[in-house]
Amino acid sequence: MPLPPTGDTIAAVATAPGTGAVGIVRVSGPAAYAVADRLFRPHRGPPPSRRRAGRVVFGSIVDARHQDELVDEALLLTFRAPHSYTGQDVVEFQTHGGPAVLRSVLDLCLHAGARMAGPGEYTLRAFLGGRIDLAQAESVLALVEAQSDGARRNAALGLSRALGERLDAIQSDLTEAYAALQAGLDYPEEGVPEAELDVPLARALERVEALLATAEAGRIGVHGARLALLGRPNAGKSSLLNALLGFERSIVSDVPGTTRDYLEAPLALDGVPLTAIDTAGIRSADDAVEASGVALAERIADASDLCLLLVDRSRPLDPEVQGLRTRLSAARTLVVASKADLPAAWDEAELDAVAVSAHSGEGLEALRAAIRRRLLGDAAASELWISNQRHAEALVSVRHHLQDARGAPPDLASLELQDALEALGRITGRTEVAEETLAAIFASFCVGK
Ligand SMILES: Nc1nc2c(ncn2[C@@H]2O[C@H](COP(=O)(O)OP(=O)(O)O)[C@@H](O)[C@H]2O)c(=O)[nH]1
Ligand SMILES: [Mg+2]
Repeated sequence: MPLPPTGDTIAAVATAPGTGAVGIVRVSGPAAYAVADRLFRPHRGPPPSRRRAGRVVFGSIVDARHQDELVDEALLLTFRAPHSYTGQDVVEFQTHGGPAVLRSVLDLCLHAGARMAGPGEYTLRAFLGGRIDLAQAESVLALVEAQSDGARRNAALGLSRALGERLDAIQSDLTEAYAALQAGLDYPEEGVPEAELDVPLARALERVEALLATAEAGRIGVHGARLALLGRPNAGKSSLLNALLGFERSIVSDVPGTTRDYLEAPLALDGVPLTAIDTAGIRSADDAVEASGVALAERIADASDLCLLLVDRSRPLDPEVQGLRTRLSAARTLVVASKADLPAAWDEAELDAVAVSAHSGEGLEALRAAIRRRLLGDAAASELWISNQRHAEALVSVRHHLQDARGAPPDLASLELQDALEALGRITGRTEVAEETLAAIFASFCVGK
């Protein structure tokens, strides 16, 4: 898949398909102003190409092939290279947002000499023109696609070059270590001083580890996690789900075994997108339907990122619950002592549980915090997550080369450092990235971005 050319002029509808108050057609390239002159008539003053850039101009979009027939009234935004998103001359038409209007405006642009843009071509031009690095380009995509506050926040950080700065710090450590090795190779009798090699190497490794440690949180924070509610019938699972959601989604009943099937509900928890799953109560199977519900609940636990195991605190602890607890992975289970508004039959500290009442709301905040801590770990507080698979893979490769470089003879160590620098550079595109990789990254963008 070859990359599209960047020297010609492209046009695309930049707003989402469908009807909207405003629609935008964006044109980028050397002929952008020629296109604007052809179809845009300012209501006052000279044609677009003879105006100062960076202004908003009110006027009409006309079809010059049909005696300047009016297509729509519009605002024109003008940018001059290199002060634009792509780094090229850019004009944007803001029209009314109907599909027929936008189709006509785009059509006029194509008639005036522009080519229809493919997915991500504007951002590709920004990257190839050196306006943004590759990680920033990917952040643009992540920002457009963000479905949760966590994902949006992280993408915005990536766009601000927060990641690039962290990588710069690693790069400068590696360059320092590399220079020390080269000096050592040139003057072998003097050896390489530890402070110049081992210290920056260890620091770089630590920085890479710190970034990689956020990858799991990045996955969950951006793509979300599955949270299963498990426990004996009547433990209060459905009530807790409703309390977390803030509305009645799940049927609550004092007849044990009401939730025979399972039910999924989206649940945003401090910006982390969760899918909460209410399950059938786990109990000794006394009929076939319940038995399959139990099996299903266990399967769901296996397929979840975190399980809330609800244990009714108002009733004596039963040994079967302990069995349930050992059956579930401790790392992925949070025990909840439910019905905390009722007199306690046991102490939640016994099971290291969070006491919660779905009825009074007591303990709900603590539970939310505990869920977040369990899912995101220490990275919960981190200001930046590695959420892009390509970045994570490159960092793993950097770590690998750094580990091999440590204690290796100088000639081998410097080869490893070269490889590490190259892998690191692939993240931002500083070192050359295969054309297919670039094409694949930009192909997932929408047209007009
Ligand atoms: N007092 C009190 N009762 C609760 C609480 N949560 C649930 N219940 C009651 O326990 C019963 C079973 O609740 P439900 O949510 O259906 O449990 P599930 O079978 O685990 O889904 C219902 O009668 C609820 O009203 C709570 O926090 N406090
Ligand atoms: Mg239920």
